[in-house]
Amino acid sequence: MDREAIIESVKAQMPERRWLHVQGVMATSIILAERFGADPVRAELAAILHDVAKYWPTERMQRIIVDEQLPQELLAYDKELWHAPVGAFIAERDYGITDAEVLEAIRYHTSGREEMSLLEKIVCLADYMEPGRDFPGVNRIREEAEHSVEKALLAGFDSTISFLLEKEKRIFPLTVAARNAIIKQLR
Ligand code: DGI
Ligand code: FE
Ligand code: FE
Ligand code: FE
Repeated sequence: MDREAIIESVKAQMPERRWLHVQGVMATSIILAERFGADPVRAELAAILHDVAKYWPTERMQRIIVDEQLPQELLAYDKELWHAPVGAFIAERDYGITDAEVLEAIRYHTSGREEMSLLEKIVCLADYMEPGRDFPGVNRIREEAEHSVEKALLAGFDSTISFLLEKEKRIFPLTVAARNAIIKQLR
């Protein structure tokens, strides 16, 4: 499937406001890739597909997690996490994406993980700071992103973790691992 066909298909699976978010993540991923030396074409492709499963019914995501043997521990955590690994699976199966780095950038865009590639960091960060985002701390993330992907991403993970603490929600272990790894890289 070519870029335009993927865009049309993704757009059709979400409400208009979410498509605006995806366009923001596409543009921001390109800017960050150019700023920090990653491939803007691959960054944009991951951005196009990153939220493809975001509006799928829960049961449809759950079936894929079970049937395709994605990490079963996901099922014990917030459903908000599910669309990322499910999206990576769908990008490969239904959109023919074979680039492992693009697939991993989709898979880990929500949770992060230890040892993230530059491309993974960029898509995860673009998701936090695209122009349509407005949450406490987003401007701090944008400021850090002027010079450091790692510092910006740390601010992003901190905002997510604070939010989860506030809501008395469980923190997915990969998010903790991602934050620890970033702090280590910053030392
Ligand atoms: O899909 P988006 O809304 O664009 O953004 P996202 O894929 O980063 O999803 C963020 C949501 O996931 C946000 O509402 C917080 C929620 N979430 C729930 N548990 C966790 C979590 N996010 C992380 N990183 N770690 C968690 O343990
Ligand atoms: Fe997402
Ligand atoms: Fe994210
Ligand atoms: Fe997103």
